[in-house]
This record gives sequence, C-alpha cells and structure tokens, in this order.
Amino acid sequence: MSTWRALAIWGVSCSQRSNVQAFAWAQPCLKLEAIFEPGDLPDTPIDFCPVPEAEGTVLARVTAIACLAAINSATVSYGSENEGDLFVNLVVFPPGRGKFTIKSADKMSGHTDGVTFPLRRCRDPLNDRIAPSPDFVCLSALRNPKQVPTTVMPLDHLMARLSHEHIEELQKPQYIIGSQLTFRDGMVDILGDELDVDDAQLLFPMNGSWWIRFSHSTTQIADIGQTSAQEAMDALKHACADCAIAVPLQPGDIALVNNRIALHGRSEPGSAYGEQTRWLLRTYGLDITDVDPSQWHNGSAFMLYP
Ligand SMILES: O=C(O)CCC(=O)C(=O)O
Ligand SMILES: [Fe+2]
Repeated sequence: MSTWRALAIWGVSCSQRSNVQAFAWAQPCLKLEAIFEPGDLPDTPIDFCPVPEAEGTVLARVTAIACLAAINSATVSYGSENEGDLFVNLVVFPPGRGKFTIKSADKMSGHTDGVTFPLRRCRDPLNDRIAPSPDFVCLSALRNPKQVPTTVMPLDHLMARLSHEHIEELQKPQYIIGSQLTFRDGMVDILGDELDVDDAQLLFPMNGSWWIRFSHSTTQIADIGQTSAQEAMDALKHACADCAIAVPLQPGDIALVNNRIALHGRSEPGSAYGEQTRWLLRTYGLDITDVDPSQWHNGSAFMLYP
C-alpha cells in the first residue's frame, strides 16, 4: 500500500532514485493503485474549491505530494486557476454555473493542462514572468462509482500515426492556442486579459524524443489558408481518437499523467452531482530547478505566475 511498494514492483533496479525518476519520466501515465486509504469522506462537493477537510482528502493530498516528490517534481498551482488552490475537486457541478456545469458533466478530448504556458526551460515570447506548464497532472481518486475513465494518449503512439509531413507541420509556429476555461477569469484578473499564444508550435523535438502541447478545444490554425497546417492538426486529432487508453481510477488510486509525452482526457461523467458521485482531486507536478524567482507569485512557495 505504500509508494515504495509501488516503486519496487516496477521491476527495475530502484535502489537509485535517478532510476526511479527516469522510469517514471518514460511513462505517459503512471497509475499507482491503492496508494492511499480514502477512509471516511463527506458527500462529493459541487465546486473546484474548497477541498473538504476530512481524513481521506488529507491522505490523498499528502500521498500525492510524496509521490511527486519521489520523482523530483514540486507540487504546484497557478494563481490564475481556482485562485491558486494547490488541490481542487474535479466533480460534476449542479445546474446554474453555465459553461462550467456543461464541461463538468462532459467528456474531454485530448489536451495538455496549462496549454498556453510555455514548456519547461522555454519562455513565453511576450512575458518572461509566465511560468511553465506542469510536467505532471496528478489525479487522486476519491470516488468513481461508475468507473468513468480518465483517458491517456501516449505521444509515441500518436507519432506513429502521423506522416513525416504532419510532423513537420506541427513543429511550425502556425497555430493559435487559447486559454482553457478554468484559467480565463484568473488571467483577466492577473494579466488584464486571457493569455493566448499566437505563432504557437505544438510539437517540440526534445533530447531525441518529442514533447507536445495541444488542446482540442482551444487550438486553431493561425492562417485559414494554410491547409497543410489544418491537415496536420486533423491528423493529430484522428490519432488521438485511435490511441486513447482508458484509465479508470478507483478510490485510493493516484495517476501521474505526463503532461509532456501524453495528452489526456476523460469519458463523460454524466449530469448527476454531489452525494456519492465521481470525485477526483487534481494537482500539478513540475521540476522547478529552472523556474525563475519572478515566475512565482510573491511570497508563495507553490503558486506559479500567472
Ligand atoms: O476528469 C478527469 O479524469 C480528467 C480531467 C481533466 O483532464 C481536466 O480537468 O483537465
Ligand atoms: Fe486535464
């Protein structure tokens, strides 16, 4: 039931922490089964915040932080999303919250989280303070009675379905990426406007491999005349549909989804909310070695800018 048992069953020599980290970094999604005891929990909340104080949510959070630390990731948030809370509830919202209600009950197509933020060790072209997107999306399952799966699309599987021409196109700065819904209001407060990325590249060669950033719902081509850019993005979307692996999380499981070498999404939770309905906690992991002091919110040890 411990992180260390989970590490031990990976079947590699785990005596060295760097081996563990390298192994973890090679996995599009690391599912740690029954890694914490969910215990007694209140009814499923109906908003991102706050996470209810209960033994089960404390164990979920402590375990998530420990698992991320084991792979050299700090547990972080962004001030522009849910007011910077380090952990948020991923739950279905009741009617009356507009787009948030609709999205909360719907499936999600493949995306990386924090998609308008630069990759680690890169900078936003217009604002040096913008921190990198997360390396890991950490999902701790508290309830999932209908076994609604999170979905993971490994980048190497996607690449195998793309032509050489598509791969070339996806590396060109010819896309526009818009902000994801959960960040929009906070970005307006902090930056004065939503953060969009013009001239965005989606696919990046990285140490002999590839990293990606993409969101089905917020990415478009910059120039509508560029059919080759559109075709490459369409091919990526088709590949996502073919490559989605279902990862149904059970209470007590934690998934560390690699936000560089995988896209993720989920199946449809449906409109039932509260009571004993699906409840995940989400936080983010990031190797903060190269994060500049200016990329933190003033005085915070975990909240990144914006
Ligand atoms: O609900 C899930 O399984 C994943 C949700 C997700 O990817 C998100 O909220 O960005
Ligand atoms: Fe996500």
